[in-house]
Amino acid sequence: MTAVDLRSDTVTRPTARMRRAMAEAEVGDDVYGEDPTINRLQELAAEMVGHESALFVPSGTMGNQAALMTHTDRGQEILLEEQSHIFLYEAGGAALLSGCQTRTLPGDKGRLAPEQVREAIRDENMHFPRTGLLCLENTHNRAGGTVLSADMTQNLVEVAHDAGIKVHLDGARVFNAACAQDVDVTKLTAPVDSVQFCLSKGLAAPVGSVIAGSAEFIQECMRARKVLGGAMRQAGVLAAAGVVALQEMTRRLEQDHENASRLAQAVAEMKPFSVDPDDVCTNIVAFDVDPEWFTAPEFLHSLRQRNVLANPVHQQRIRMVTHYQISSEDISDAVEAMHRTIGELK
Ligand code: TLP
Repeated sequence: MTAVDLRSDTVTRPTARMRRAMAEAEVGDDVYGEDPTINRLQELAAEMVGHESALFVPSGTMGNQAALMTHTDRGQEILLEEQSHIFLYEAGGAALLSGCQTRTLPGDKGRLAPEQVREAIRDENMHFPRTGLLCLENTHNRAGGTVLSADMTQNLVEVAHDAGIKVHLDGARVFNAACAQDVDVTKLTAPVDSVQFCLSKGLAAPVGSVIAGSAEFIQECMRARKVLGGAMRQAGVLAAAGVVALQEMTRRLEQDHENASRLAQAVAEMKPFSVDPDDVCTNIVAFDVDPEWFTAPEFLHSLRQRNVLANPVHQQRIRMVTHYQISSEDISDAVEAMHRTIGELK
């Protein structure tokens, strides 16, 4: 029996059409700009997110870090939400690679308020670091897949731009955000100066992310990608799956959201757990575990014996992520396994 793997949407495997496109992909040396499949992916991606140019990179982390390197100067300060992926899960890259300090602001379910950002932007004073960049995240992973609306994005961008500060969007799951709000993704991506989004999460491609922005910005990002060792050669075999991901996989994310919502409703009724199902609007279900019952790792260790996999966020919090390889029956199986595991550990 294959496991119900709710650890992440990163575990998705490529579709049959992706594998065919990969096998048949026309390729060339991309460092010379001669891989027709990568060029096609980049053109399609730029158009879809409403920017002039785009660049294929091996991972979301590299996409974010290359953007940070390109936007900032050493010694600057980057404004981020305190639970953001760039701050928490990118191994200190902002300090290591861009020489910047990070300044985190507490968000409401991952969302920053424009006034918070306005207040955090530094005045010119030789004692202060200069504010170099504002980063947003949509959907917000750690907050449980919460979304930023087009209006919120626009308002935050306006505050930053009024102060001459650029905005980068970690849009690893921005197509989930667009789908959940039933808006064209450009409403969420066009207002920012740069966006990174992942092909290898809910869109199910095996490898890769895209950075999009102005032609000049992307030209500079190519340098950053080179420094990071991410300039690839005949990677059209990978980009081919990305093209299929963008053409065929963005609209089906709704199914993942429905599955997540059903899972959240079931979890909300389980005594040891707490989650507000109304907060679950994309493919991530994050919930707290009552310490009187057990810890998240204890529960997940037992759940694994029943072939259901998930990750702890910390000792008393669990994250479950729905995706292309999770069916509605898998959700029913996972819920049943959770009930049994609770019964067993009680
Ligand atoms: N997130 C992964 C882990 O790193 C936590 C996951 O399983 O969710 N931005 C956001 C918002 C992300 O969630 C991730 C990956 C990334 C960037 C980085 O993408 P990759 O893994 O391609 O470097």
